Amino acid sequence: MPLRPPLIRHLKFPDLFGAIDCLPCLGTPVNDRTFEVFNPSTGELLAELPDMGVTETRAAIDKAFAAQAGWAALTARERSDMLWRWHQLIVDHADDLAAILTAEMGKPLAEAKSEVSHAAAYLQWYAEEANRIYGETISPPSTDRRMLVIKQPIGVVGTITPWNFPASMVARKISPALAAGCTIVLKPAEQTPLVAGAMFALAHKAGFPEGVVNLIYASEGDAVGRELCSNPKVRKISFTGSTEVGRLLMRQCSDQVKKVSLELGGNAPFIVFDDADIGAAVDGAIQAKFRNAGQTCVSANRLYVQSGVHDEFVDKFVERVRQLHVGDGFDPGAAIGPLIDRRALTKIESHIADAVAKGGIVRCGGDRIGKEGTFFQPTVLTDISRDMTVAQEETFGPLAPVIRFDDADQVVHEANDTIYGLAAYFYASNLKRVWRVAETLEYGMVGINTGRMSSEAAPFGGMKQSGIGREGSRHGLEDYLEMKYLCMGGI
Ligand code: TXE
Repeated sequence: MPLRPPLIRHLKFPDLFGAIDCLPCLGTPVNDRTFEVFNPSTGELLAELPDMGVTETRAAIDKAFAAQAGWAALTARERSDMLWRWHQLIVDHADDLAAILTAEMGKPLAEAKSEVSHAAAYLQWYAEEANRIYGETISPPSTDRRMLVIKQPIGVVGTITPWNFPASMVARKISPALAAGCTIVLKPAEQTPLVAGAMFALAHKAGFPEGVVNLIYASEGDAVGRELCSNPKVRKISFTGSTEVGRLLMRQCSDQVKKVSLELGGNAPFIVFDDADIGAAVDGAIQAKFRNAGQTCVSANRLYVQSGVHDEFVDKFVERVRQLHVGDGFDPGAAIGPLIDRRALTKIESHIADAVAKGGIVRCGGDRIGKEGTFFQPTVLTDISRDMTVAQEETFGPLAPVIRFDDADQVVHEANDTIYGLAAYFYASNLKRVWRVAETLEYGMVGINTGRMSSEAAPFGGMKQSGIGREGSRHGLEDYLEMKYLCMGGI
């Protein structure tokens, strides 16, 4: 099927996109409004897409609602086979998908490829997990009744995804929903809609029945989000993005007591104790801080380093950070791409200015690179105190504030002193300390002597205001299933 002129115009990747059929799962636009998608490295126009709203969202919900019973009535094996086919198509087109991702989001191509394979891994995991939905029977408390618990799909799921992992977020939300027997309507972030579109085109090619997966393109989230939350045919919202929007969606869902899964902001501590392997801690900090230019919800946001190893850690860390090459994601030497937009540049600059005004020292970086684009030098700050914004808020950029500490018990208390509870990291070797700290940190995910922990096999999600629910693993599937208790009498 050709692109849909005139609403999808200026597409930078007609071959890549066209080769995989274009967007049969996209709702039909009701007017000619469009929005533009740019490459953040070059400012180049990549595409002009239909800007959809309430009417198209309602139509997509109706389609998902009509398809849901039929999708749920398939055998688990049939749903699994469809997910496997989608997985294989994503693997076959991985290079194309990665190129689209790098063009619209900016991350280095190697990182984009790794994200696409991470996305494929979710499809693989849930293709397998679709066959493992179990209920339970309860030992009878009386002789004439039998009790059991069955699991059923929640129904239609509305999903809203962010720009920082535009391929893996789509897979992480959709694949457990489909495995459970739910149908979905998805709105990708306005900055990065193209890779989601390509993945949906592949879903169509995989043979999902009409209405099972539905895509809405929109230049902002408000109207689509309100319809998804208020339409009674939608039984659950799954959102990844800012805590502010997560709170709003929860409020909008409250009238219908609609179920929500939220994966929101973080403020991850990264603690290096004096018994740590410092070389390994530096490696881990580079990964946990600078992957995706620091634009990850699990990014190390506050680096606490114990006094005995502080100077050694900082010297080695700064030396490594200086070597990180910033550039266009298609430049094979680039380790760090641009920030997503100018708002992100302004935020990192204001965090640095605030820290410096209060006594922070810039050990490397600290400036924009060039006048065009949104490139920023990877930056290390030391002499950080708790009153600085960098110690309180998520920067979401390539900025590493290092905080010196003495008291090992006090640092865990400080690390927990935030509204967030997504990811935490620490480096230590004393086994007693490892257990105590791991148990005391109030975070959904704790990396011990590692700077990287995302996996389709593990439950990803946060405590406190970092969210509700878990994605990945068997627990991710449970979030899309209702539990129903059956009691049979007269036995
Ligand atoms: O997020 P938004 P933004 C954090 C990070 C970042 C900050 C702002 O700190 O600096 O949030 O980023 C849709 N109703 N994270 O502004 O606005 C929007 O269209 C319904 C953490 O990009 O939350 C997009 O699809 N939807 C994070 C999605 O929400 C709405 C990832 C995310 O956008 C909406 C991204 C509304 N009223 C940012 N307003 C993570 N957890 O990884 C926006 N959206």
